[in-house]
Amino acid sequence: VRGQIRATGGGVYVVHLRDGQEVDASLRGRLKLQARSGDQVVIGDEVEAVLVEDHWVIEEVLPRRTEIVRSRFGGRTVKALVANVDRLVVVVAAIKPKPNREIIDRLLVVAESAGVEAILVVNKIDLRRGAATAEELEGVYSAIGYRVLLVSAEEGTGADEFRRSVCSGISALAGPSGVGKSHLVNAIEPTLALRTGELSRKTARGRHTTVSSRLIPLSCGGLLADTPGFSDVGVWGVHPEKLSACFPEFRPFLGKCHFRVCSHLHEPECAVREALGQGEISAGRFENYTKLWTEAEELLARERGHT
Ligand SMILES: Nc1nc2c(ncn2[C@@H]2O[C@H](COP(=O)(O)OP(=O)(O)OP(=O)(O)O)[C@@H](O)[C@H]2O)c(=O)[nH]1
Ligand SMILES: [Mg+2]
Ligand SMILES: [Zn+2]
Repeated sequence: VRGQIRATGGGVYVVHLRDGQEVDASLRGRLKLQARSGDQVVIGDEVEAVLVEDHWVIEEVLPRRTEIVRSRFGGRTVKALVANVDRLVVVVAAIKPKPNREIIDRLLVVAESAGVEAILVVNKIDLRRGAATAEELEGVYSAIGYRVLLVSAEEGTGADEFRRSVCSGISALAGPSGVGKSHLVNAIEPTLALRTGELSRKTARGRHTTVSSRLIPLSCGGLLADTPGFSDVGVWGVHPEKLSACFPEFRPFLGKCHFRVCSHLHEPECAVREALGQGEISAGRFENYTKLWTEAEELLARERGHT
């Protein structure tokens, strides 16, 4: 039977079967071995499950459309967080905490490198002192082509638009602690009363399972990924040479540099840096590109040292 992984944790997988039933399942031997070596079955995975006597066994994982992975280049520490994600919702607050442009750009790179749509939600716009920052963020990121929503989870401003954005497919919410992610979810789904610490769930068989990641169904039809590990993001295995393509505003200039392989950091006749000089690329974005490139390069060098 076809199904979708809705929760995982402690070796138990909650599978939402095609007929709407939710069942606990375990992995078949081969998949269990793969999971141990890092190739895990995660929320969002589409699977084939079979009923063996009285328990469900996951026989196969279908190819993923997209995946958000924390990995090292070719290393064994591949760790998928969520599969088949349709969009990454990057959440920041206009103020309290003050938005960190580097975190925003890192998360956007995560989405770009996974080939997943990204939207930026700026919350807490009810706090007047954050108004200028919210507008500045909207200016910078909408110019690049990202959808930017200015919202207040507290007052409900923009909540409808946010709801409409996540009512199809799988959305993953990411952003620093305290920006209001849980409040946003509550604003669009009051009955859910998402508790951040809630990691236990009563399964169909009446057993309590500790789950570490869940896909939360919204009444409007979408699914929200609730997974730990989104707040501390590195470059997540993006190869330095692939990084520039993860900055959409760089794309028109790629391939136009003097050198075919150009880091855009110091080479002469670099089309990206020329665009920067002409104000077509924001200095803040370029600075974060530089940081991420250096980090990715160091990670790659370390990887090579190990192999
Ligand atoms: N003024 C204002 N405060 C808000 C708003 N949304 C959330 N808050 C406050 O911000 C704080 C953090 O909100 P949470 O929803 O817990 O933040 P979170 O992003 O889920 O944080 P973590 O679970 O730690 O990652 C709470 O004290 C909320 O009351 C808003 O729209 N306006
Ligand atoms: Mg929360
Ligand atoms: Zn260049």
